[in-house]
Amino acid sequence: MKVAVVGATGLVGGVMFQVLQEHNFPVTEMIPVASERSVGKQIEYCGKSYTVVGLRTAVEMRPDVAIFSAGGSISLEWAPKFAEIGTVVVDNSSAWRMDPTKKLIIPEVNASELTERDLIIANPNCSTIQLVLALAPLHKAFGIKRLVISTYQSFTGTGVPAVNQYEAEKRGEDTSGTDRPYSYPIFENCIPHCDVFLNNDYTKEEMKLVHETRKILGDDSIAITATAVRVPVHGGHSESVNVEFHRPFTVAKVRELLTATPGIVVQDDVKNNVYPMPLLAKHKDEVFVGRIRRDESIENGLNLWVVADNLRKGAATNAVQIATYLAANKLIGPGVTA
Ligand code: 11C
Repeated sequence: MKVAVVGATGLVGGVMFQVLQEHNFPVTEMIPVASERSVGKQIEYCGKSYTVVGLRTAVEMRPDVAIFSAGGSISLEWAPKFAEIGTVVVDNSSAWRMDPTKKLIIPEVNASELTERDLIIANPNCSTIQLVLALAPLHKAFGIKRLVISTYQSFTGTGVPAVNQYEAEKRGEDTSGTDRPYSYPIFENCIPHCDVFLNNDYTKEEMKLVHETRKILGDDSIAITATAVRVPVHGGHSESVNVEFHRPFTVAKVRELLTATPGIVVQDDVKNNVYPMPLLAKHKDEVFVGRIRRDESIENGLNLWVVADNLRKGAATNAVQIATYLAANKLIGPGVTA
């Protein structure tokens, strides 16, 4: 499989190479792709050195699959150019997620929707992936009526500049007046502001949780409200999730369903202080769920705490799992024509 990684020098790009290698993705040729200023740099993959190329060159190299993590505008412009020549694009940006002609895929939930006609496939937002992986089996069993979500999101979700801002502030440097990604210090702070504010005074990140969740679960009737907060944490995103179901449930059944869901690890033993934390989730591919308890303030209410490494299951791992599904089902690879 000829694999292009677009955004090869970014934070997610770096993790993408690690995950492709760890998952033994059948790579015959790696094509690292980045902006003009990184062209010519060397990237190590599986003990071999590859030269970073630009997007035009990458299209000419006709990869079987191109995994994009280079931002929405690059995806909007370039994903169709790859798709035109038959390369299947797995896109990590928000560019195509809500396009009704594109599928929004969490492999454990809805990979079976994919066909050979899907040449641009959207990877959901990191905070949506961990949320919906945990909710999908519960929605099927009890029907979700309403969700209230509060997120505690790692600064790594904003990429290399945010890591640099955090590190500088941790060293005691004053980052005000610099070209920092957050308007306020992130070190020793919580910023209730992820991505840009929209006309309804919610952030784009909060509305991604609303729209993407409904699209993946295929149910626009679910009432959803969210508050997304940036926290000075490296290892992953955490979410407090309050669920109201249409139908009665038992906590034991919720635990049983979550335990049986591929990709989920239940960490829930409060007597021994066992619950998910980003410190434990860092570098892991799974989504961790704990603090499973009834919301005693309403009928059919449940509270959950959901944690995952946002660069792994929230981005690279999910994308590699999509590519793996495509390869296993012969939807990409030599001889496949769209
Ligand atoms: C964050 N979720 O943590 C973002 C990062 O829509 O793909 C990824 C943004 C996106 O801020």
